[in-house]
Amino acid sequence: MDKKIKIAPSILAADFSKLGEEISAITIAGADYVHVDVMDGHYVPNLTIGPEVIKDIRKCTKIPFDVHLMITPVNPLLEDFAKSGSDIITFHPEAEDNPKGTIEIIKSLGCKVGISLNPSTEINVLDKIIEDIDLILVMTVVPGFGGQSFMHDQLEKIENIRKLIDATGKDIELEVDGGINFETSQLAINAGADVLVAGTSTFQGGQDNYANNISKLRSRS
Ligand code: S6P
Ligand code: MG
Repeated sequence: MDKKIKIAPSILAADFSKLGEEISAITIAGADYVHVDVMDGHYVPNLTIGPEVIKDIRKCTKIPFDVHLMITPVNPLLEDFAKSGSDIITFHPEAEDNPKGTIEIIKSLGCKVGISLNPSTEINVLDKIIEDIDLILVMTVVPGFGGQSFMHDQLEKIENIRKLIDATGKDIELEVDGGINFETSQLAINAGADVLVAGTSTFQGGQDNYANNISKLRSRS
């Protein structure tokens, strides 16, 4: 039987003037994760939110916080992100000298660990670490901003990572992030994705549309 596709709305596309309300709304609308895009203006040319905001929105929902760190360095802030209520902490391997060490720190803090691959990052970066991680995040946009177009040339990478995960026999989630809409969601699902990050497509049309947007993104054609 097909695994249920999880939807992780990216709050980068939410109305930050009422962030708590937006998080409650996507929870009620059926979101599986809250995708929190953390950007530091160094690793990517944009600046978003940090542990203080995560701490405050933690009380707004019980669903997991899927925290995507687009920051460098990563290690100095891990304890703050873990203590603020992050459930999954995903980082970019280029952002630290020793990704294996960063993985160990995240796990020692009691969080699940993900590795995010930019469109330009080869999948062999997973060779030495795939046995140690819980999630692989494939970027289908160049990280830094929401609302970009899906990069179709990443579909082959998704298919190859699907094979890699299946060969391990481990329960590693394959998450796809960037430009996911009602058309590209099908492409990502067919290529082997388990979890879809969707900002623009989830939050479009206002809170009354969130449940319909999420179920359309999750459905298989
Ligand atoms: C991109 C960031 C992503 C975006 C993603 C979702 O830098 O890592 O998580 O938020 O692109 O936004 P959208 O509008 O593409 O669905
Ligand atoms: Mg993201």
